[in-house]
Amino acid sequence: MAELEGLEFGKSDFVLLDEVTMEQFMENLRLRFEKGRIYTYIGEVVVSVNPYRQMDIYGKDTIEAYRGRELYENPPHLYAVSDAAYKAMKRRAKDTCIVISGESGAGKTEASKYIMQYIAAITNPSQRAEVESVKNVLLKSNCVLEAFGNAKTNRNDNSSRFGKYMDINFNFNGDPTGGHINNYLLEKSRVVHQQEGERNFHSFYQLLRGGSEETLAAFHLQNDPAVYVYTKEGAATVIIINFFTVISALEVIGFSKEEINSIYQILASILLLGNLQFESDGESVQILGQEAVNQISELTATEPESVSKTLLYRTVATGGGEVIEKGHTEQQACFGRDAFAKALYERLFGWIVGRINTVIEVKDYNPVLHGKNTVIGVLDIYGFEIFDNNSFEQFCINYCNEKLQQLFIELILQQEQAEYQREGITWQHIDYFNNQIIVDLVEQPHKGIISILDEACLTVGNVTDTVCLDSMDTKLAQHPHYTSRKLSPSDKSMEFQKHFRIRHYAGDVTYSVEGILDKNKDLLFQDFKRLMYNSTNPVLKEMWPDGQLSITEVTKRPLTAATLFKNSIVALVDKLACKEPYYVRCIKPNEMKSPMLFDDARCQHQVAYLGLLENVMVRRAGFAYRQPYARFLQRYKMTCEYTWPNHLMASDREAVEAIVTQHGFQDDVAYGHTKLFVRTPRSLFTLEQERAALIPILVLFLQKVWRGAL
Ligand code: AD9
Ligand code: MG
Repeated sequence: MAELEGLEFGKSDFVLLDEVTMEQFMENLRLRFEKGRIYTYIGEVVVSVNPYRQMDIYGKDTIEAYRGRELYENPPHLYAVSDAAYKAMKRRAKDTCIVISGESGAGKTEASKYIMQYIAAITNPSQRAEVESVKNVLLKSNCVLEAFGNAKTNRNDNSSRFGKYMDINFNFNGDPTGGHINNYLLEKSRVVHQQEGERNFHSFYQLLRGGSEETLAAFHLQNDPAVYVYTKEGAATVIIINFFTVISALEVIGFSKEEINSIYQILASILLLGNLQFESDGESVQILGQEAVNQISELTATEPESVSKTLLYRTVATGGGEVIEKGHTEQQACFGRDAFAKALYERLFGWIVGRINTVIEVKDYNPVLHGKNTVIGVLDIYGFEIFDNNSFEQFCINYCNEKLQQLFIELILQQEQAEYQREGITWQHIDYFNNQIIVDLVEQPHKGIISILDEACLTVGNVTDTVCLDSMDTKLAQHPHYTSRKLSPSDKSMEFQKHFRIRHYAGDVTYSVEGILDKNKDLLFQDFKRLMYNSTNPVLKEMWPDGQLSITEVTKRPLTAATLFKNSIVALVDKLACKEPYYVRCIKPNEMKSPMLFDDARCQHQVAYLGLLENVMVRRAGFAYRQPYARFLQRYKMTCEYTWPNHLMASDREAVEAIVTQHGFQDDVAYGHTKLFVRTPRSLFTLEQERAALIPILVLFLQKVWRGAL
């Protein structure tokens, strides 16, 4: 509530705005940011603005202040929402989830870490060793996942290049017993190519810059990222990251020495692969530099001849069932090398996540003995992305954001509706933009963009990216959220025949179709998989179980990258939808990573596409505030002669009615079965002001009583 901080800090809940207009919203957001108040509520939703500086608001004292308290008892904070999710889980045995959204650099990952730290701090008061160990692994897993899944981008020095959903399991005591991490679409194209000013994943630089001379020599590496094709783009950028912190986190989690060694052998192999060049004499293709091939084969525990052969040839099954070997062209060899490097990294990342999961999975849980196993899920997934060049990855990421926005709309409205029904109050529908139409544009069977892409990928013959775009243009010409240069010839911002544009809920994004089919096919020759499966390193072999299939057994129509992603996001949404949701909506104040600057236009854009104004309206169109009768009474009884110090009425509800009537806002409320609902915040505000005015008088009065003056 605003009075906890004083009005000079603005309104701590946007539902208290006098009018819900963009101007007022922005004014309040800016004022609070400038006063160092980075969190503001919309009801139970936390709006967070990245401060870009260390704030003294996450210490032990703060944790204690929020522990077990209600949302309105303290100034807005992530801790309050974490506590609300925890309380709902503990008191009502509800599975809950905290969904953190916002664009790149808005502070999602930092928020998710503070949430986990809070939950770790308030649980296991008796310090039971097995619970402490689970907590420790959960916290350490962040460090490992960031090392392997984060990279410097032009928008964020520590950008998560994967989506993460973490379930934390609790026993009947409310102590963590384990967890599970799901990862989504690692941006593996970064392994082989980065945009100007960006870097590869942190893990490579940690190894190259942080590994001892001895370690690097064992991996056939030099300590200079500029030497390697895959890391040279970001070589000059210095970001302090400690190799040994990651190693020690891996050890704490329970990775063996051999496993850790294998991880870095794979990283080294990728770097060496990236430097391999091919040469064609017109007839056949050769690898330049046998030494690197030998080193890769040593690091991957394979035969040098097999490595060379896999890089230069592929096995093909002919129509007649015959198996033949076909030599690559130089271009195919380069494509194969990069696809292999990307797949090695992706599988490594997936394996690390899987390995962490085996350590933290709930073991020996007996629901009869231990009661219901409840869950808090924390989602930190890539935000909406609009770059200068948008490709397949942005298409997937933005589709994911459409799905989450859809869920937000459904859950926020559903929640309201459910509450009004429970309390016996009539709900009035309010209009909001339903982005289902955009979700359909992307995912609808047969007619959606993913289906059209898949069809193009699975068609035998030479379907090019532009042919695929033609097909989208034909099928989607009438769709109000789709256009392309061909469909809008006057639009000069799209290059002819190479781009299409989706009108997303967050804004228009123009996607290039160049390379889109290759990315969707995500082709990796079976020979690479077999090479890895035949490795004598058990860790590597474990990562490539599909390598045991022969070319004739390989399914002809594997699922495409877009379809796999869609399936994983649909599963994620299902998971979230059955939990009680809490939301953190992150805003990036400026592009300069500056703690001082509040860029109005940038912030306003984010407020608009996050649907925050609609959120406030929905919250207010129903009833802005609701409180159980007893709690309302406790807070405001001093403002009414019939209820102070105690009431003599038959129920708390009647006493609350007396307060409401005395202050004359009986037309502004509805009485539910257990709660009072207040429509406009103004009514509550009057009460708050009166209460604030009465407190000093009351304090004076009590002091006199204590001193015996009365
Ligand atoms: V991305 O979509 O993964 O590219 P995020 O996760 O939204 O993005 P992140 O949490 O990584 O952004 O925040 C970016 C940077 O902002 C951090 O590295 C911090 O330097 C800074 N930041 C964010 N939140 C806070 C905070 N609460 N306090 C201090 C913060 N600094
Ligand atoms: Mg992040």
